[in-house]
Amino acid sequence: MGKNRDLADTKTSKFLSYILRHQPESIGLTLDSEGWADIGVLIKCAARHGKQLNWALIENIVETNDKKRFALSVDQLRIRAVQGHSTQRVDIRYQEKTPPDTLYHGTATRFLDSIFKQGLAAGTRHYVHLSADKTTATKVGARHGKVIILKIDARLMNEQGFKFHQADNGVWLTKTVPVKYISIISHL
Ligand code: HQG
Repeated sequence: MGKNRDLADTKTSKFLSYILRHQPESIGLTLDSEGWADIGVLIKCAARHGKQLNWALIENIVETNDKKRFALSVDQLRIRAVQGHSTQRVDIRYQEKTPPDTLYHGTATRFLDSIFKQGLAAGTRHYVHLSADKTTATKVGARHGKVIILKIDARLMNEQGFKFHQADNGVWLTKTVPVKYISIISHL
């Protein structure tokens, strides 16, 4: 039962990530510019597209999600993804925050040539995602292939005018990382 429940939660979490970060219109849902969706409307739109959700399920996923990917509004009536968006409808006004001296980015070795030519780019997402610790960076990179960890001189970047933000789940965000701030720290 525990295992089936975990599997079902993972599927629902993936569905919510897809809808709340990337394609809300695929179920006829509208997000506001801060990424919020009305939960009642979300449940109705999802049902119309064959995905059964309910309040308890959604609240449970927000609470138990391994990476704290989602948040509820103070009145508990709305939900949003805290980072990772690609939909142009959303433009969360993250506060600026001074980063730690060093941040990490896990990627796959096959991207290195391009990264060392162009720097780290956000691609389809709104930001480059960085981690404060190497363990997280390793997990992020492993999703793409043979992992390599890049060290980012966040202090120097920040001193030189690049803005940093931190999502509610701890992920660090910045628009781009030019090559001169990137070094390789390990071959795994
Ligand atoms: C790479 C997950 C070629 C970049 C994670 C990465 C994260 C370049 C890939 C969040 C490049 C993009 C984001 C360049 C960057 N040339 N490749 N110039 N610049 N890349 O998935 O950072 O589980 O969009 O290194 O935990 O891997 O979804 O970004 O390998 O927080 O909640 O292009 O997604 O969170 O891949 O992961 P992604 P990411 P969730």
